[in-house]
Amino acid sequence: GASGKERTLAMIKPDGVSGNYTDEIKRIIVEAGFDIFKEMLTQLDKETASAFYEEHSSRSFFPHLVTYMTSGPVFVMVLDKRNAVSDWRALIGPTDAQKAKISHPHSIRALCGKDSQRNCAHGSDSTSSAEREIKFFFKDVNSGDIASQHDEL
Ligand code: DGI
Repeated sequence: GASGKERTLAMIKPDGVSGNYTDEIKRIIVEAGFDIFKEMLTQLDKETASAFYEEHSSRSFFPHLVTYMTSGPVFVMVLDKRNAVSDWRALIGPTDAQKAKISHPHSIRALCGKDSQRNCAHGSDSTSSAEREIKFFFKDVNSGDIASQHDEL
């Protein structure tokens, strides 16, 4: 829509939740100007984690990724903001948390990630993946441009 308002799917992964980073990350999110429209603490099972990351199912790291993602609860959020998708990706930083600590020291992955797998946070990488991922976790949420959703907001 003309306003550029978007929704994205954000997740604090098991290492972030078990490391007690949830409240700090939520503070960072709000200070950066996002509205947390939905939030949910949930435990992924193997089937759900595999379906969420199905685009990576042929990768050698996939079984490890599924084991990691099911190792404890995750905190899933729907975030609203102008340019939410790219701004949330910028805030979490690069996939490899080791690299994030050097190149993006103020990013969330630098804060609480460990390496390229245990990177503590997820963000949709495009508006189309945001739409898919929001529906994946929140079946009742309209994932599109929130400018047309005054009934919800
Ligand atoms: O969108 P991102 O999470 O930044 O990165 P992605 O879509 O390329 O990969 C999705 C997840 O898969 C990532 O957060 C962690 C895992 N992953 C990606 N590359 C590697 C990896 N896991 C391992 N073990 N090794 C990798 O090279």
